[in-house]
Amino acid sequence: PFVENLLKHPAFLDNSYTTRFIDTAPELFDFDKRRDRATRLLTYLAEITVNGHPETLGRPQPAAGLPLPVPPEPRDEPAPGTRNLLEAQGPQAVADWLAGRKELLLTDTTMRDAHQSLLATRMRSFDMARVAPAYAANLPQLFSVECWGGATFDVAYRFLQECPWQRLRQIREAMPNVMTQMLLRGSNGVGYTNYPDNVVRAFVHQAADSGVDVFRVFDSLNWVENMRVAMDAVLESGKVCEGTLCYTGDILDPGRDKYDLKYYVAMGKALRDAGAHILGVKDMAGLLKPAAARVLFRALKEEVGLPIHFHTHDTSGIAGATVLAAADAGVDVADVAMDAFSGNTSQPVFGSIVEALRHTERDTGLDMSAVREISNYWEQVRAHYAAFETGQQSPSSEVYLHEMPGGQFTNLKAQARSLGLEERWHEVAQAYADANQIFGDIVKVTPSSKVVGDMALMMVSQGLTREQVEDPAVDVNFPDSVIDMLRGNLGHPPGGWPEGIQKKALKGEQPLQDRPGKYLEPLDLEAVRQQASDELDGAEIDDEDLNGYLMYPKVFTEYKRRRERFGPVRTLPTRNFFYGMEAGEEISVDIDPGKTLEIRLMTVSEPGEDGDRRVFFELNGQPRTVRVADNQ
Ligand code: 3PY
Ligand code: ZN
Repeated sequence: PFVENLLKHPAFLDNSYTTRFIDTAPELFDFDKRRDRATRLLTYLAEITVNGHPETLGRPQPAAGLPLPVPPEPRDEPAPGTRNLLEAQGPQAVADWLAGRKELLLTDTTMRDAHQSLLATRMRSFDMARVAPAYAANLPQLFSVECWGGATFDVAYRFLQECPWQRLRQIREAMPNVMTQMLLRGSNGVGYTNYPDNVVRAFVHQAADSGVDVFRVFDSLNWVENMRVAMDAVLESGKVCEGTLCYTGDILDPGRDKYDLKYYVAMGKALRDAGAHILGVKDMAGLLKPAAARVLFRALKEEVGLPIHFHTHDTSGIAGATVLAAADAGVDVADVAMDAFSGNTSQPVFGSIVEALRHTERDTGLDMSAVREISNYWEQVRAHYAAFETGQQSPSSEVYLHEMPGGQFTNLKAQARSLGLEERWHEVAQAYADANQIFGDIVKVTPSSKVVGDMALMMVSQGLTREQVEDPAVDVNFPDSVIDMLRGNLGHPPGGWPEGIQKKALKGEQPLQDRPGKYLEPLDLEAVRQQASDELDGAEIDDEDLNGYLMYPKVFTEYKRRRERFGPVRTLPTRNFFYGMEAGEEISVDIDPGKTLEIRLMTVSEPGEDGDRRVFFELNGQPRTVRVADNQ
């Protein structure tokens, strides 16, 4: 290959090469890098073909012979959209433009919350990037596409073996006219714990640089004080700051007066005063009922005065009605998921909201055939993720009992399954409600929801009732996350923590009274970069890597080590990523724009005496063999 490269090199062809040619033309050695990547991918494919993917073993399989999903053709050049406005005139202009719109604007959540809520966040960049051009060209009137943040960040590194930043850049590039949107957990970044202020700031600036336009910022206890660092960073970066309140309880229920209308209006004003361009209302569990939505949104529109972006989940089955009520009450943007990824714990159904509003004052004006085509693509995609379906067949009013966020539901169910508690799911649901009361009725959203979930699983697995947990005379071994939360490390809920449980869990230790970030020393980011590099044998750590390491040091370094061994597995089609290849199958893998590997699996040998199998491939027509230990 070196000679081939040399013979084709322009400097060789036109005789302009010198004796130092080899030093000045490192691209001659590209074949080495490329061959390495190909070898690594073959190693991965051989490994998965022989031993299976640990994430899909024992789970339902997609139908045999599923074809590669085909994204819709882009119809035109992408028409100017919200992103163009943001780029030209800045975030306040976006908010002003929004406030003047008659139609209901929509955000599509399929690439973030929908698969987080239906498929345990397992959707791969491969399936997203391929359809992004169709969004840009065929649905340029979208307010935004939510495609980043929340749980997708760590799941990408941890389970999908891909870089979340690269996903963001890919989508951003393919969709230049529509704003991208991310979910940011305030001081908890995209993690489960409070980070030092300078880490939160660095992360926001990096996300803005890599392609996020709208930041939905929330706090897991609705504590605005704990959102300021993140909100300020968004404002500094010139992007849209969607300061967000999380909705819990029921404003129409006189018995739930901790979270009443006054509470939400006051929080909306506080977010406005903190600099939000748009007010986000995040109904993460889908508890806001239609009648309450009318009251809430009228009051927020009148008293806060910001444009409002409404997010809900259809766990109960009536979220569509709530979105329509919200539209009546003047909400400016609503979140929906493409039909094939909607309903149940995900967002309400995109196409039906569009149809329901047609010929009304809030007509979205969107092209239904474009919606259908994109949804049909997602339907084909979803079939590949059968292993991650929860089996949830229908909506359920039980959500009004447990109040679990849609994005947590599938994860908690998987956790319950791994503890052998799947059959006792309804007990987990009740325990979740009881745990919430033990903590004084709190907002439950990542990470506070994770703490309530940990507590619930512990109560069910150890057979503990709420009375026993609260009884000072009964010894309880609280999960670490519970102790951490009661120490004040996630901040403070309205009214503070119930004293009894706090005392019992902390055993006399004094809780934090203030903002946790105030006590966390700023990190020396260059020293952290060096540390990450040292852990990875001197590997280069760029700014995106650094921010990944800051959020999740161990998850990040493990990702990098696997990346070293298996190469760019994000480029493999989803079926091959999870299930390897069949004998005789041939796939094309685009490892770089314009660089395609043709991979054919010839056959897999029986295990030899050493227990290894030999996997025979053809790579671009050349025979290649990979040896794999059969662990089955
Ligand atoms: C997340 O933080 O990941 C959420 O989806 C919260 O609802
Ligand atoms: Zn959500």
